[in-house]
Amino acid sequence: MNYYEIGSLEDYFKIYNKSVRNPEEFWGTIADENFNWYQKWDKVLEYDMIHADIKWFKNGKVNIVKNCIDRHLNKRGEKTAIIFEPNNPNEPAQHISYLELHERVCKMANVLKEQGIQKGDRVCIYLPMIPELAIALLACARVGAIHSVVFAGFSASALSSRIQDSDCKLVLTSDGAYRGSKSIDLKGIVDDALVNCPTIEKVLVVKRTNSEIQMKEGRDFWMEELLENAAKDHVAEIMDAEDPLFILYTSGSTGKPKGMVHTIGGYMVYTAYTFKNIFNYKENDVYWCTADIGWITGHSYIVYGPLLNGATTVLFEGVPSYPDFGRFWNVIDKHEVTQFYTAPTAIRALAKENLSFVENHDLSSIKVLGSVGEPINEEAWHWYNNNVGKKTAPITDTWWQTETGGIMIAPLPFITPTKPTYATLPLPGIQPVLMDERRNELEDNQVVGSLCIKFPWPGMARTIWGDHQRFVDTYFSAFRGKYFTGDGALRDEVGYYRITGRVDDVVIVSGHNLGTAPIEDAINEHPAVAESAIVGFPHDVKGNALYGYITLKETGEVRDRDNLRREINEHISSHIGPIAKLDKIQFVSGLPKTRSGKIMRRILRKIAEGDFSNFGDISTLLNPEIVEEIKNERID
Ligand code: 6R9
Repeated sequence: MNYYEIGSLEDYFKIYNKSVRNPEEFWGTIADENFNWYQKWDKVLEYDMIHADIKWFKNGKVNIVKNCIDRHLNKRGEKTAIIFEPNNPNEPAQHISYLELHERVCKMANVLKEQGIQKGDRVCIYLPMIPELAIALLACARVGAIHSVVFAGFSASALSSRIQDSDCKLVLTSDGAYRGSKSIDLKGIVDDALVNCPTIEKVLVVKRTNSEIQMKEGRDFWMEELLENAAKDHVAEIMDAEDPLFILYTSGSTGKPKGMVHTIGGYMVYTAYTFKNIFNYKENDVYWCTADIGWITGHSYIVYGPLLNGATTVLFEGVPSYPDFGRFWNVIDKHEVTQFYTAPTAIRALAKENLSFVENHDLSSIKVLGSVGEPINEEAWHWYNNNVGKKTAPITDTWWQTETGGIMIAPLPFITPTKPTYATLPLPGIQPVLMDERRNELEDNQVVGSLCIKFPWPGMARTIWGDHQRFVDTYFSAFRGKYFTGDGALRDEVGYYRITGRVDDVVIVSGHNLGTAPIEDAINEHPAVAESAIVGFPHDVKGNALYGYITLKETGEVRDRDNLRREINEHISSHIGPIAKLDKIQFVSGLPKTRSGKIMRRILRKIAEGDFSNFGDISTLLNPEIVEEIKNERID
C-alpha cells in the first residue's frame, strides 16, 4: 500500500490503523521512499514522553534544501517553484523556477558563509513577504544555520528580545516593507532593536522600497552587492536528522515568548506528508496560502511542505483589503489558484463586504479550500463554501499549532466527509485523546475534554530554546507522559473532533462547562453580527457569567441596541440553551487581535472582570488602540 498518497476513506482507515499499530514501520517507509538521505537512520523513533526526549530518524543524515530543490531539478527545473505576487497589483508578478530558486538559494548560502555563518549559528530573519524571505530560510537550512524568523510586523522590542533569547549572530532584513497603501521603515526598527543585541555581528539588507535608511559602517551591508559576487554553486551541509532546523517564537499566555525548536528530519517528513494529503496536491496545481512566513503556517505550508513536493507556491506580499476587498479573489483568478488556504478572521472580514467583490472574479480554478488559526464558525464556513468554493470545493479545517510543526486533525478533501466547524479526523500517525479533569482518558465518543496527543509524531517540536524544563512543564506535565495542546475539544458520535477553543477559554456557568467557540458560533449567525468574543466574569450566584464583545456588520442600518441584545440572547437560547445567555453585551468597533488574527481573549477577560491593572504586552497586537475604547465603554 502506498502510504504517501491516501486515495479513499477506506485507505485512510487502513493506513491510520497501520500507523498506530506500527509507527516505526509506517514513518520509516514514508521517509525511505520519498526523500533523499545521505545516510539512513539507525532507529526510526526513540522517545520518552515523560522527559520530552524525542528522536526521529536517529543518526540519519540529510539536508532539507536538497529535498526541497536539488532533487527536483532534473524533472522540474523549468517548473515554477514560487509565484511572487507583489503588494501593488500593477507591479508584475514574478515566476521563479526551481532552477532559478536553486541558484538564488546557493548564492545567498555562499553570502552567509562569507559573512561568517556556520552550522548551528542562529540567524534572525526580519523580512517582508518577498522572495528573499523564502530564499533566506532555505539558504540558512542549506548551510546548516538555524533560522529564527520574526514576523515583520513586530516592534523593535519584540524583535530585540527574540534576538537576545537565541543569541543570533546575523540579521537579514530589508530597507522597508509595503503593506497595502503604507510603507514601513523596517531597517529603522532593526536599528532600534539592535541597541540591546551585542551578539549581532552583521546586518544584511535587501532593497525593497528604496527608502532612505542608515547603514552602520562595518555592520550593515547591502545584500544585492554581496550576491553579485557570490558563487552559484554551493555544496549543501550534511546535517543530522535531529539537528535544529529553526526556532520560531510563540507567545505564551504569560511570560516571555517560547522559542519552539524544530529539527530537520522529522519536520521534513511530516510537513511534506501532510501537505500532499491535506491539500490533495497534484503535479500541476497552483497552491496559495495567505499566511505570513513569519508564522508556522508560512514555514510549513508556504515554504517547506510545498517545495518538498515540487509544488508551485504563491507568495503574496499584500493584504486582503488593498487596493480593494477583492484582492484575494483577483489573485486566485490571475494565477488560477487550485488550493487556497486562509484564516477564519480573513474570511469573516471579507464576508462583511459586498458580494460583488467575489462575484467579479473567476474562481473556477479552485479545487480545495483550507482554514487555519482559529475555530471557523458555522456562518463563515458556509460563506466560504457557497461563495468561494461554489459548493464544490471541499473545505479542510486544519487544526494544529506552532508546536506540532504540521497539521494534526483535518479532513482529507474528496475523502473525509466534512462537517462545518469540525476538524474531523486525525492524520495518520496522530493519536489524539481527550482527558477529563481527573486526568482520565475519555474513551467513548460524544465527550468533551482537554485535547492531548499520546504518542510522538515526526513534526513535533523537540524543546524550547534554552529551557527544556519549561518545555516539559508546559506541554508534558499537566497530563504526565502526554503532549497537552492547551485546547479543548469534543468528539462526536462518529469520532470527529471539534476544537472548542483554548482550555482556559472554558467558562463554568452554574456548574456547566461552556466552551466559548460554540457560543460565538451561534452569535455570529445573527444577521447583524460580524464577529464576537465571549469571556467569563465572576458572578455571585452562577459562579461565572458570560460577557460578550460583539462587532456589527456595516449595513448602514441603525438598530436599537437593547432590541439587538435581546435578539442575540434569544438566538443563543434556541441554538445552545438558556444557560449560555450573555449577562452583558458590549458592542465594539473591533476586537483586539494578535498579528496572526487570533482574538486576544486574555485582555477581554480582564476588562470584563474590571481589572485594568496588567494587560501584559499589548504592543504586539494588530490594533492596540482598540483596548482603550473597549475599556472606556465597558458595561458595569
Ligand atoms: C497553526 C496555528 C495554535 C492555536 C491552537 C488553537 C488555534 C489553530 C485551528 C485552531 C480551531 C482550527 N487553532 N487552528 N482552533 N480550529 N482549525 O495557528 O498555530 O499560531 O501556534 O496557534 O490556534 O487554539 O492551539 P499557532
